[in-house]
Amino acid sequence: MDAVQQAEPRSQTAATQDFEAVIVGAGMSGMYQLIRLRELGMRVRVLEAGTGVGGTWYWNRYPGARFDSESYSYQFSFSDELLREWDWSEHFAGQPETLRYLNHVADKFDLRRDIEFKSRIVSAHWSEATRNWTIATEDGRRYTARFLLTALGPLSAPTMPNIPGVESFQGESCHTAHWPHEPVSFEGKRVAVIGTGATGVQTIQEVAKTAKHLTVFQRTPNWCAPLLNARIGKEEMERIRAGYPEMWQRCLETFSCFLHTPEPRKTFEVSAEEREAFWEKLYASPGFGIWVGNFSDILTNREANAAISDFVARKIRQRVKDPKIAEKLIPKNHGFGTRRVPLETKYYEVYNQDNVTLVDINETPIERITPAGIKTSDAEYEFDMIIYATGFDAITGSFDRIDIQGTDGTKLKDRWKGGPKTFLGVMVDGFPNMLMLMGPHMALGNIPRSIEHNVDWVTDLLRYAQSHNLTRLEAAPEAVREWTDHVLSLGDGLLTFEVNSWMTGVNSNVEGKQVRIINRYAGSAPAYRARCDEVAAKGYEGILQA
Ligand code: NA7
Repeated sequence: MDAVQQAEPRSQTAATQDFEAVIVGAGMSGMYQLIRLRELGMRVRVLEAGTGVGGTWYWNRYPGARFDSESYSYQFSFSDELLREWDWSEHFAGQPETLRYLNHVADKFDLRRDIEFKSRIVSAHWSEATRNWTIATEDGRRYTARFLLTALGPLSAPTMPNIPGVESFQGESCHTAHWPHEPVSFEGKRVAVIGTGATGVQTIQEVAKTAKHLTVFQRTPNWCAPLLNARIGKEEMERIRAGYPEMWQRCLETFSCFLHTPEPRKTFEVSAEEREAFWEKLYASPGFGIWVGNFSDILTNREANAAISDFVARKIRQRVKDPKIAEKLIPKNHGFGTRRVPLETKYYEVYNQDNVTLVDINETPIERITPAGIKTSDAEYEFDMIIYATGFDAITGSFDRIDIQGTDGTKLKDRWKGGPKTFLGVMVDGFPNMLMLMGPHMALGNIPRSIEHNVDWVTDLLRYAQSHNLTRLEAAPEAVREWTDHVLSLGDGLLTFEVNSWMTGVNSNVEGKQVRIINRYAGSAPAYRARCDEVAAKGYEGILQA
């Protein structure tokens, strides 16, 4: 189907194709931006590395991949018709359903005719003389565009572990973000999973159901909490649909656009009994409530953070039969919620199964991957399959992988050494007419809510450029300085920024990414939107216009 409907790429020898805007990426941001730019009557082309739409939900097909946000709060909200016709089957939908949904959106809005698939971008260079970008794909196609819109995704540059011998393994192996499109069976197989982040946790609990034996190689345990997913029947779906207007309003008002928002009280403002009862209730409630709907100080007050960490540690000890394994599964180097909380379905109980072994690689480090399996400091394991749930070069990684050059050939990668610098997370001085969707310095809460705001704001800016005959938009250096300083100041005092994780830009497998940085906006979504509105109301103050 895609092959028939998608935009026709020209042959490699064909002349450079020119568009008013090129959008890089056909995930949720790119799809929605395409819809909006068509409304401006712009000639737009979307260039997408995959063979289909969906971005994150296209690539991450690993077993057990699913939403940790409520399905209905995560979907697009811009079309009433779409909202009326799409039913969710579960409160937290699995990846296949989400990808079906995004394909439905692509069909409904006839998006594929403007998308070229199998088009991985390797470079984008600005030309001051022509006021446009020249964009090249890895197979040599070239495009020019007045506006370059990056819809790359904050978690789209997968990283393999820097363990020697990865290439030598003779069995099946795969990074979770490159999972095959065909079904993969674990039956009768000895399977290894390396990595215990949100992805590893979802994978492990699924693989453990059928593998002959599963061995989990854990470097850092994470604080996981119950997802408590459930199916949605027809009547319940209608009830949920009837509540959409209130739900969208709530998402607009909460701190990070989730249905959950911090409890205004502080941890020690209530009695010990009340605190315990509140936490019991959160632990027994579906979704991110225990993380983002908890007492307002759990991520700023060390004692409060220690108290909630102790509560969750007790839960882990109750659920894991072997006390030694339970201790290995309890994080010791960071408190609850300071890293992304993986949501789980009987994850801890997996370690009570006879077919599952946990290897703490701090005690017995992995020395190498061998043709037959994995060699640690004290044993050699044989596997039929190794699954790498080793994460992403997050937030700036997908930009770093493209040679982006602005005025005077300045490379974005160099400009962002030591951390990204942006205006509103959307623009960078020295890179005119480059507009970032969900780029660095954006809030990462319920992402589609931020995407819709981000895309609408960028669309309004381009409408303004059209009506004022502007062909060059560039963030003023002082506006970038001011916004970047603001983003950095919002990180002050947050325990999250004291911990190594993708949320602080640390990736042990990528050279130069061992130092923590502040790469995302930690303020509230309403405050972010207010600042964007203010900039627009003042005629896009902070943006040099020509
Ligand atoms: P994460 O959360 O970055 O997790 C990656 C995991 O892989 C984590 O447990 C890492 O341990 C582990 N890892 C990475 N490199 C190695 C090496 N070299 N050796 C051993 N273990 C390693 O990525 P996810 O894909 O799980 O989740 C990303 C986000 O996607 C998630 O938060 C959701 O928002 C969606 P470490 O913790 O670094 O010690």
